[in-house]
Amino acid sequence: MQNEGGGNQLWWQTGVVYQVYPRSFQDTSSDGVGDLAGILARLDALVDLGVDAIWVSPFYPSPMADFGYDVADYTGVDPLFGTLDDFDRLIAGAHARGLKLILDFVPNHTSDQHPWFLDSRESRTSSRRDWYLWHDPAPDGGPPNNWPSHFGGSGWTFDESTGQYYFHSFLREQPDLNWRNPAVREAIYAAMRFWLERGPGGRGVDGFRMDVLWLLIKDDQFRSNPPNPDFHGDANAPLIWQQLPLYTADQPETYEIVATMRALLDSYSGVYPRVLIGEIYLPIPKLVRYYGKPGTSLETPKLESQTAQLAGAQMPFNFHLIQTPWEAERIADLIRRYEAALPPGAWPNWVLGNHDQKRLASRIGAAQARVAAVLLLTLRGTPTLYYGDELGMPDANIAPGQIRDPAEKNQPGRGLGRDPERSPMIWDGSENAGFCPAEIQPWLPLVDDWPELNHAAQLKDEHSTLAVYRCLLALRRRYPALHSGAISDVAADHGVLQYVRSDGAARIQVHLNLTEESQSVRGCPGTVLVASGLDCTGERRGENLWVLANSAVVVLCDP
Ligand code: ISL
Repeated sequence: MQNEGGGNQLWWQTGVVYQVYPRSFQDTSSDGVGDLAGILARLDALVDLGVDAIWVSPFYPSPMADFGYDVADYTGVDPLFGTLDDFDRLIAGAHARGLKLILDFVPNHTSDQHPWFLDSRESRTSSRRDWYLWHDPAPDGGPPNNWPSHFGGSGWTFDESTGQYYFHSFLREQPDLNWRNPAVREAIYAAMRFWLERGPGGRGVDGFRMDVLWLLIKDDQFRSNPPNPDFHGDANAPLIWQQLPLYTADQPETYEIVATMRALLDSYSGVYPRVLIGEIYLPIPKLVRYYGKPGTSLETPKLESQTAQLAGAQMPFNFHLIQTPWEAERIADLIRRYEAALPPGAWPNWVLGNHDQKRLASRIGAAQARVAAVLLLTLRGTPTLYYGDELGMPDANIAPGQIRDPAEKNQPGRGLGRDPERSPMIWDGSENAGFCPAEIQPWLPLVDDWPELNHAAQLKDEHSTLAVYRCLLALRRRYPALHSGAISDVAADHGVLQYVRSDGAARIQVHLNLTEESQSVRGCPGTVLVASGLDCTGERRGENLWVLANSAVVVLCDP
């Protein structure tokens, strides 16, 4: 198995990323929606938790058809979230606390209210007509081909006044940009530069999480996608399930764009290294291509010890823990396949949840969600946490009248809604859990168990899920074997997943019991860092031979 022990890693390699969904983190303006000042107000809690960087989902001016993933101005702040001054205070506050700030950037599409699109749809001869994907109707007047929208139905919308269709991978309010047009590329790169230079002293943001990076380019001949041979559902099922995305996703031209984005970030990395993260839902062999080719656009060769050779995204998001059945054998196999697929110099990363996925605690249950925390925070590679997962927050129950997500509204009853995982952060035991004032209605309902699960309550309980996260984050920071060491001996036995992390002579053994029964394991003699029962309250000696049901043991082996 290929691995990468040794020192000299950069912050985004040794650190832990925490995703903030700004609508749901902290409201300070008393409108039931979170804002930038709210994130600033809670930074100390994140420092206390022990994370290193925050990734903030979009807060740009937007009609909010897709809650900010429909951007109407790439270089501003929506009044709902505050002002550019609030942003400057947030970035200064983060940097003053040693936290990095990563922006969510949405290069694939804009809002239909973006001035670029308003200009583009004005007439067939508009100077920006070619900034989006326009096409004549098929001979029968219907859409040009079968390309789907991820949010249901055809991805083509007819524009009456100019007599052509435009393509949108998501909502009709989110027209896709034409990334084959050099003017589009330059406009997006200019917006990236704006944020890389923004803030006090011009230090700027520490990186970008690029939305749907694998969808940027579509087939230039507009060929229809072939049917998906593995689809056996009914004809009313979402179109996107019925096709193979041969001509709408993962086109080879995308790699060159990713390399250009990376080169742009590298050109700002002289003093403060920046990171390019890509949201990419692809099988592992295709995913790892987004790390890029060796060295083609490298501008700062001395900065990075390991990723210097690769010129693509430093972190193509690895979502496979979300998509793999929660069984020790399956996860051991996933870890081995992912590690083996990484090109030389690539740094791994792992994700357990985000604002588009059912909550971890609801997917695998509250007890296993704690075991999953041990997994995420002891694996080799950068972990990304989703806000609220450190509390074991489950999905919220959303009554029919409370549905906000267009993905649900467009395809009702299929369980595709993302509101449940976007419910407000639960900070304390006061009305509305400290998210917004008592007399204000939060934009989405709170999770049912907020009186017990809230942050303040868990801070007082040394056996809480929050305590497990704080302990693991502290261990990860303290032991180089965990934050930058190698991984080996990945195995599964009777539902127990095991591996060893090592740095030089230091070896840390991890045993995760993914079952409901206690299991005996062969452990190294050493110091127990996390004892069975997920007891993280102090180190003790021992050779743990039992891992309780729904539990884990982490041992620092004797030399
Ligand atoms: O089709 C999917 C996975 O194969 C979806 O998960 C989809 O690709 C994903 O939801 C894309 O997400 C991103 O872009 C969307 C936005 O609604 C999401 O919130 C964002 O994370 C459009 O910008």
